[in-house]
Amino acid sequence: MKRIVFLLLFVPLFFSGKAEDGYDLWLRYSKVNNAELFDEYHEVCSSVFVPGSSETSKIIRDELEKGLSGMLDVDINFAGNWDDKGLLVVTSESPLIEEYGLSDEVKKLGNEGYLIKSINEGGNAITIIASEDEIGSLYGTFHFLRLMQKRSGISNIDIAETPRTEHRILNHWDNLDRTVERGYAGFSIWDWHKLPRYIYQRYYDYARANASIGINGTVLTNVNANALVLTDEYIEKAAALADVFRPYGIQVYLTARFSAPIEIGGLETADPLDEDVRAFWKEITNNIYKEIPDFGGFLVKADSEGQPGPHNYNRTHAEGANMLAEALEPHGGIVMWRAFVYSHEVPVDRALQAYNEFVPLDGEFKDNVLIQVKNGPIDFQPREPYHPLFGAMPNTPLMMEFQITQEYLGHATHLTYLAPLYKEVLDTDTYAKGEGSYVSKVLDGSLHGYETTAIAGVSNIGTDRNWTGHLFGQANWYAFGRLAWDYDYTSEEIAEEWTKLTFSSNIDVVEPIVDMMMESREIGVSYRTPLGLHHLMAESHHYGPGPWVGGGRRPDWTSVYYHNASEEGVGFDRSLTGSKAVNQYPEPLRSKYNSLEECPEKFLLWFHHVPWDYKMDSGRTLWDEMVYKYYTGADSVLWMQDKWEQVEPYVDDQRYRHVSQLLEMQYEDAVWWRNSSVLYFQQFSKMPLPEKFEKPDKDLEYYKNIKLKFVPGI
Ligand code: GCW
Repeated sequence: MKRIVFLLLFVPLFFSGKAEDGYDLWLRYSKVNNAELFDEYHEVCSSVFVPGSSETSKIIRDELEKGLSGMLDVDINFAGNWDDKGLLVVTSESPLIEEYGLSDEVKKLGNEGYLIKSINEGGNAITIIASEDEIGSLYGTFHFLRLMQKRSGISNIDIAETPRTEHRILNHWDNLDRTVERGYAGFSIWDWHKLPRYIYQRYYDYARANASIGINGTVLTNVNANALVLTDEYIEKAAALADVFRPYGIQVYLTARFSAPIEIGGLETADPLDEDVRAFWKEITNNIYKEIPDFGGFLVKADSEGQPGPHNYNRTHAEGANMLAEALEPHGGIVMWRAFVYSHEVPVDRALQAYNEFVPLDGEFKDNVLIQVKNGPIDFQPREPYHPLFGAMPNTPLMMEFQITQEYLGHATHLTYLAPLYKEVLDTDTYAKGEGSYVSKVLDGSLHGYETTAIAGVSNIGTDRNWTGHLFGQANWYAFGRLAWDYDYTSEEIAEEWTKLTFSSNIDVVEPIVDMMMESREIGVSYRTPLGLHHLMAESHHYGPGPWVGGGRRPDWTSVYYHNASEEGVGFDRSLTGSKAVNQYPEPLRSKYNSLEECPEKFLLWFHHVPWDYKMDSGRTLWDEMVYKYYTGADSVLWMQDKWEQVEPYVDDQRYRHVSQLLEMQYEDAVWWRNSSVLYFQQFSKMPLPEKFEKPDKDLEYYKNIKLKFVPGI
């Protein structure tokens, strides 16, 4: 009896919906309970007409079926022909576009754009999703369904959308043995062994998820490339994936290992000016196009971190890239040549090297080459100033490389919403052509008139049931896609949208989750690398703290090289008295970053070596400020836990517990980062912790001795 009373008392407090494991991502299509909205949606979608027999039109019908029957819980009436009412999804092939007077508007949308319009025709309410090409209609369909998922009104729509960048691409750092470099969500979803004969449902689901956020390209393989993927055996496998992705508007790309002519071509050299080498690449490329007629092109990491490249033959990056570009050109493919290069031999500040290497080559690349530049000049750190190459190569299209996988931000264990990181960079004014020369304007081609434009994100996807390991990793995949489509969205808009789709549009759910997401990146910076510190992570796996890391193969793979802590102070002097990296930024940024007083505090120790007793804006000394950041950063994870607890009544138990447990781990890790960093730097500052902060209960040796084993992603 007692037990029954207990149950009766407590059951209503808990979420009563079905358990969810996150597989459905943001495409859950949960049922609409609000009666008014239900009626509105039902009315608008009373009849649905999607003409056509192509695979894409079938995908559109399936999606509407799934979405509408999920949200409205009724059978959807797919009409056999159009009788002037309900929802219509058409391309310019249909005479209906002309009939409704939309031809001119649709023509302006390009091949991926779409419009969604409510019109009234002879008393009938009609909603039209129209586009030039089918892919636009697919994107429009997802947009329309998203409005319903967000519980927005749909009776009075007037939307026209076109993407801001042409190629919106995921970079998988997936190896052929299914391990994933810097992957924390299980193994690679590409089962190369079973390809091409076995096609997982997950491949379709992957394509669908990407199409739903406008991603239109995928580089299947790691930039630390294996030449085998260019052999006939593997091309056939890649082609099977390309066949799955094509109707979703997704092109396949591969990574090209520069030494492939030697490894799989039987040549003695990979010199890009050698005729046989050039012929090899043409042949390989032709082979690929025979199997994958819409192949996107190659992504290349060359002369970087031990990868082969044109420098091995005293050739330039342009000579290397142009050789591949020439092979791709007749087929319309592109080369994405990475600027993440730094020399093994040159001992100058690593932050300088890409700029020094590439700016002199501006204008020397063929038209179908893009230079893929990481968001900052070192390497996906929790915070970096923007990469000074953006704006510095007016004659060469530059594309962005963001990292979606959280190599330096707690892997798939920590909750870190990355849109604020992406936006911080996209919204930075480079002043390259005067005020308003935002990084986003470099990328969308408008600043320098680039004809080809692109943006890439290093994927965080793996075989984990929920795709990304941490459920909130899905938000980063989502945010990347949405910003690649349109960088004008705010981080908050995207967080809100994702939360509504992933959990609920109930304000009591949306508010705490969005609050937590919006602060999470700054919190992560504070307990790891506040005030412009960088590269303080443990060696090799990059998970926990390692400010003491020194020695080893090269100084610029250590922490001590970057923080330079001594009794005098801390920070990397990149001002005119140091490495002079500030010179790579145009005015007024150069002067601003160069000046100790004017440099934004978030970049202070990136650009300056600063005495411990330096007075910060807050009035605190640098040392106190640093300690303050470390402590408030770690404490804020408790605040995040509190936010998450607020949504317990509304979230299914399985996903609730998943996030709760990870937040507990995150707090422990944040304290680990805080304590070890504070104890480490205290050796140099020799200053006490401000009184209000509790002293670490372990000593530095304890933290130095923590050696994690078998951390994924290496
Ligand atoms: O961030 C570093 C990673 C390497 C990676 C490299 C790169 C693919 O630690 O794992 O290699 O960058 O971007 O090439």
